[in-house]
Amino acid sequence: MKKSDLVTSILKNQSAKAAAPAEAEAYASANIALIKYWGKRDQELNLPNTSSLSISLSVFGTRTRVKHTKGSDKIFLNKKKLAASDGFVLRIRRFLDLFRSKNEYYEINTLNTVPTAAGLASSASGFAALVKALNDFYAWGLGPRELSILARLGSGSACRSIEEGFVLWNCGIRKDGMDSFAEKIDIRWPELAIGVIMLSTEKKKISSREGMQRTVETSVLYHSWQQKVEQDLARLKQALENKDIALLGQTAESNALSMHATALAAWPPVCYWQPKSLEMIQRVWALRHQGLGLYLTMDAGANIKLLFKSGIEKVVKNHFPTVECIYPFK
Ligand code: 2P0
Repeated sequence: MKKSDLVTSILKNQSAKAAAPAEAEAYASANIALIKYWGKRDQELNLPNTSSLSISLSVFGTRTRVKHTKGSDKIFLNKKKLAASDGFVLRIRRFLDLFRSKNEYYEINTLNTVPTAAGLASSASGFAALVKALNDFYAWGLGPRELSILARLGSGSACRSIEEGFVLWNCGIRKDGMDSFAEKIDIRWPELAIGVIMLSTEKKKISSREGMQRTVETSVLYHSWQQKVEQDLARLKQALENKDIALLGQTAESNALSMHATALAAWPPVCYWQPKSLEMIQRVWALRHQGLGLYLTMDAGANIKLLFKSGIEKVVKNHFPTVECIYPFK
């Protein structure tokens, strides 16, 4: 099935519920997966092989404004107009093609508080904010489920950025992906902290799309990874219900390291780590050995995200002076 067919079927019953405004603006937070999405059953529709579970990053995200313009699309990123040949522009324009009529052009203003392409999933908050803004711009009146599906067509993990807090993306089994969307988990955990340690803001050499595809096709560990995700999801849900930081931390850390191990076993190997990443990992392990309730996760990049409860923030900052702490529920 093509993206455009799915968009047509989602929008076919949406007559404008209100007068469409001249411009619309929306915000979406970035998200970090505690149980990772790594591998697709459908490349076109970004349908995953396994479910995943994330936490949103509140102030780290994307604000996007949409309005009409004449002649051609104009795309601004952090107030700078991007060249028509820019990779980001091409990706956004291809996505907008799903929604535009003939001779309809957009001016898109995107403000990121997430460093672009540094493994902090700016594409997730970017496509989620764009879809939310388009929903207002055209007065579609779509709910979170449909918005999640549309955002997924831009980037898989974007479907988890429509909602805030803990979010579960059910992989679904349908070919058209109408059962593959993200839903909010109704649990708040105000003491939970995420510490972002930026080690590199460089664009990664292997995109997530390419890295996960290569892993699915060539890693002998991929089958085991899928089984592990099932077990980890059950464990993580239990950790959330009991607000058990040790269980959350162990499950998320082990899931992330398994994802990286599975990717390393691909050929050519897919490695996102830098020497500094390993240094930080070992520092976390040493502190935990001393009894600190500190855990980590990593995405498709060199950066480290720490997981801990608010009570140890001072100690964490002493050991990781550059850490930026985020409380998703405060
Ligand atoms: C995640 N990542 O669950 C995993 C963990 C990276 C590591 O989702 O091809 O940019 O656009 O669907 O969403 C990054 O993948 O990939 C990602 P596409 P996406 O957060």
